[in-house]
Amino acid sequence: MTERVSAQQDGQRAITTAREVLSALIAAGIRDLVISPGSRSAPLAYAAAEAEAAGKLRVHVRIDERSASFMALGLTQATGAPTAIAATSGSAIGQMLPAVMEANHTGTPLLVLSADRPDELHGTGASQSTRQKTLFGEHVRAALNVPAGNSPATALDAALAALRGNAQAPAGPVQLNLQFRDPLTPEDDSRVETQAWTGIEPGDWASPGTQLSGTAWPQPTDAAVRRTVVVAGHAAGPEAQAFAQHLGLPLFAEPSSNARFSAHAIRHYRPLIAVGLERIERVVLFGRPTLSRPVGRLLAAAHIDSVIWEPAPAPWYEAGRRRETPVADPQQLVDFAGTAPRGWLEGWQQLDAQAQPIRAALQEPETLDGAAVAEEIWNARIPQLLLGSSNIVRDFDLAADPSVPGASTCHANRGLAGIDGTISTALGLAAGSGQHTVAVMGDITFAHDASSMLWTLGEQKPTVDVVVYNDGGGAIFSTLEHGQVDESRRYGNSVERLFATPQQMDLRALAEGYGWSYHRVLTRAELGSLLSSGTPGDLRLIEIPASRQALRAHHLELNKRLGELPWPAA
Ligand SMILES: Cc1ncc(C[n+]2csc(CCOP(=O)(O)OP(=O)(O)O)c2C)c(N)n1
Repeated sequence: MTERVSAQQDGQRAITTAREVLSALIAAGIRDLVISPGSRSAPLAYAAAEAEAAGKLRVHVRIDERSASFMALGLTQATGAPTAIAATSGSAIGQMLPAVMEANHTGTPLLVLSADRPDELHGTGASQSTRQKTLFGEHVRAALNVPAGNSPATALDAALAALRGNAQAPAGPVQLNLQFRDPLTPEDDSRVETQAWTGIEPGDWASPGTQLSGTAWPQPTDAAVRRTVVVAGHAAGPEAQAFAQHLGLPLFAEPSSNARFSAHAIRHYRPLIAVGLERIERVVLFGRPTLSRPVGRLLAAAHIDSVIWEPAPAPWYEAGRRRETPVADPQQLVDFAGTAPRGWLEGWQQLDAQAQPIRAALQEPETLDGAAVAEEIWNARIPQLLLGSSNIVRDFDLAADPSVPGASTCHANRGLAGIDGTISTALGLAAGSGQHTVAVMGDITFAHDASSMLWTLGEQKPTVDVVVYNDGGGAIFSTLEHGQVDESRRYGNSVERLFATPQQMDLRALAEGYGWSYHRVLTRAELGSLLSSGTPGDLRLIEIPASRQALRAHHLELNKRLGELPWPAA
């Protein structure tokens, strides 16, 4: 039998705990809090209002906690410092699970401040009370609890350390459960402009991961010549490009690697891997490969030796579970790769040059297809670009031109490749960076998070364009094996109904309903000029009407034609 806990009145008042928590976070370098309305979280709301009035904290208000936590993800990715998310007890906390999972798999430090009822109310049927102290299970680096009336100091230290990560554990999400007992309001004589915050010195967030970029690549110790390729997966960073350039190697870079630039980056690498696969001897992997089966085949090929650059623990796989050998020493990495034989990089560049007109010939000149959208948006050099999951990120992977200088910082929720939370992530990126942010996504991805367009009155608006490539359903499944099942009609209309989930939303009505401006775009020129014309604080929904009809045939044809190219003669 569990012991009955009687109501208590001792210990410190809830608002005092909330103030201690927020001031410790500010001192540690956390600048942003996303908060959703609720009663149990009231002490955090009042303390946040005070800290904001004192200019120590930026407070963002979102109604839906799922949206709030994805916004926090975007804020963290834009600022580099963790973001706190606060909400009331009960199902409100459960709404945060998807963003916490994404943060877990990308090593993004998010701090969940989950308001909770005191222990004496748990298990009694008290409203909005549930067992939530370890709700996030394996998806948080630490789950800490501060019992009502207690000082949060020890739990805060542990929470900040877990958010930061260390040489063994990557940074990541943390839950700090705060049990609050009534009264939940501030003292009768306190005011929002309290002097109490003037002494709090905002700190600078420092974590082991912050100091890692900018490796200086040494010269190889011997003259080994090898046909090595560099694969830059998600979040590889510009050092992957610097490495490829240093050794004269071809670079296969996903758009959200932020390494997809220079003449070393092979634009059409994905369909071209089949052409050069047998010649490749070694692979050096940076970041996380997430986009394509050809890269999966490359990394699995029995004749290829591979290593992964891992100067710090990676959040996306468990040690010992991948084939590539982890390397943390720059000299060892350089020696493994060796230098490229004459003609190696040039061979890939020539293939790429041949691929371009073949792809262009398969494009309808007047149609704004996925690849054309990718080219236009990439060339527009958007400061913060977010690519939704599914086809659109692959369109960028195929078509984004690496020779365009200074392309935008490119984000994507590749931790779990979910189609959830994409609009809210963009809102967070924009709020955190203060820059024009463009999020590009399919219509089902848009529909999944459409309610995140709601903007509560009085909140400062960031500058965001949500571009929806609207082909009336989830098209990606037609390019996978399900497209074949569909074509065979063995399952009748099932693939269309159960996978594509066709829809005919009225995007204009949705945009107007939420107070966004609506734009329908049919040509490259219209898209380009619209993207360059925004004004700060604009929230715009840009619809590109499209068709899924010929997508499967187009994909098969392009892959066939590029896969048949011969390796260039020396
Ligand atoms: C949260 C979540 N639910 C389901 C999926 C599976 N899924 C992957 S792509 C996709 C359809 C996406 O459709 P759309 O956004 O229109 O993009 P398109 O496939 O047309 O490129 C679905 C349901 C997922 N990745 N994440």
